[in-house]
Amino acid sequence: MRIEAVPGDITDQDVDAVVNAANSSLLGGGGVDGAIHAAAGPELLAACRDLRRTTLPDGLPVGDAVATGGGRLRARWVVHTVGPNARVGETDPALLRSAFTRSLDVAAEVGARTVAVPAVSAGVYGWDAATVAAVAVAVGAVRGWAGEHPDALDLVRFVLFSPAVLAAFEDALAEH
Ligand code: AR6
Repeated sequence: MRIEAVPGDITDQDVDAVVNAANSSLLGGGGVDGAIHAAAGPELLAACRDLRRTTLPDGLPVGDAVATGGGRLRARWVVHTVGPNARVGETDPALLRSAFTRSLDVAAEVGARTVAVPAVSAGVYGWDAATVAAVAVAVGAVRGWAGEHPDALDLVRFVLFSPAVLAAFEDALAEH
């Protein structure tokens, strides 16, 4: 499984699944969540509302993930995850690692082979980009997952919107 970090907008990615940094309501927001909903169109919000009505009446817990179709995105699936929100005291790295690993579990379960992943929690949720990227968090979580599921995915591509966040992920990928 290849793991890479690229600059760009996650909504443009030609991959099977795109991970969304959502909130527990699954009903949209700003940042990457707003961009994904805008690009995917109303079908995505309808799918999220269905999930809330059926399997997730209390919303998606922090650190978990769930898939919907991708609407008008090139990606066939959106995997919604909820990172911890440092602004309300959610600073446990295990929760953030879980957001990344559960996203890959769900992507593999629906049959994706290639997955684009944003810097979950590095925006509105207030985590420092270097902490999110770290070998102990995003990069470590994805590497650890790949070790446990060696043939489950072909590509995990971190797609980073800002140069500073991209640099943090490149640094983490360069470490052992
Ligand atoms: N492509 C890739 N990365 C992006 C894009 C994009 N189109 N847009 C923003 N980013 P955030 P969070 C980067 O705030 O911190 C929402 O309102 C951004 O620069 O999107 O997990 C949700 O509904 C940052 O580096 O997610 C939740 O309420 C990273 O994506 C809350 O924000 C994550 O920033 C979640 O906050």
